[in-house]
Amino acid sequence: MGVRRGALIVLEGVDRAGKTTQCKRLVQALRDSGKEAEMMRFPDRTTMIGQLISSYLEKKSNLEDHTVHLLFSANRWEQVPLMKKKLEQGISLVVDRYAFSGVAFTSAKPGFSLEWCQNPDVGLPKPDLVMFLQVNPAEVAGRGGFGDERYETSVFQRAVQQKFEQLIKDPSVNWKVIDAARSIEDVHTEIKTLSENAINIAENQPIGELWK
Ligand code: Z5A
Repeated sequence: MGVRRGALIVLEGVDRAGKTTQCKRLVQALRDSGKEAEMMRFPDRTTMIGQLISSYLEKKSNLEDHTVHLLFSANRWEQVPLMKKKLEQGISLVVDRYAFSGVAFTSAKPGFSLEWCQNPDVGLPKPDLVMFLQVNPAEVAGRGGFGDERYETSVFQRAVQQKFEQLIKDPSVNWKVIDAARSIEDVHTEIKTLSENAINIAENQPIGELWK
């Protein structure tokens, strides 16, 4: 019998929802229970495309809005061969932001439709599970202020949140909304259970194609 594939698990949410914290906890917990798991994050700032994006986010350079959207998408596509290889080797990938952030952030800008924003990411490996860490801005105020990067303002983050709410209605994606205002441990427990279920289901299924 061949190797059972790993699951593609994505965490999404607005600024300071706890995505990175929970991705790290989840990878550790899966490994502790004997499963192979690795973390990835988007944007991946280590590649040449990622460096262009990083400079833009840090406001060291300006990029036209369509251009930067396509760069974020290209930054995912350049990792697809590696992602597929790892999934096929039985490694589950826990991903901090994915195409949903791409669509939510650009479509929160004036003049961008959801559909236009989705197009470049159509056909990416489809996540087996997307967990949206739901918090409201007042609840995360105690987690520190906004950083200095582009997009880190409360007005823009509210617009992004509304776009996520639209995306979550899409039944073609396995969304789970998580109350992320609870303690790190409580949030982790729920995420771990959902992820273990997704891993068990994914191992007998082919990798899907997003939004196709
Ligand atoms: N972007 C885009 O435009 N297009 C795209 O295609 C993609 C991204 C993929 C990248 O930011 C920016 O690029 C992002 C979207 C845009 N812009 N914004 N905003 P990034 O991914 O490099 O960084 P980030 O996503 O902004 O990180 P974050 O959102 O600020 O943080 P987080 O990962 O959600 O949270 P955290 O680092 O795990 O936790 C934040 C703090 O809260 C930390 O001190 C924790 O210890 C604390 N924390 C976490 N959980 C809890 C709980 N449950 N209780 C109390 N305290 C907690």
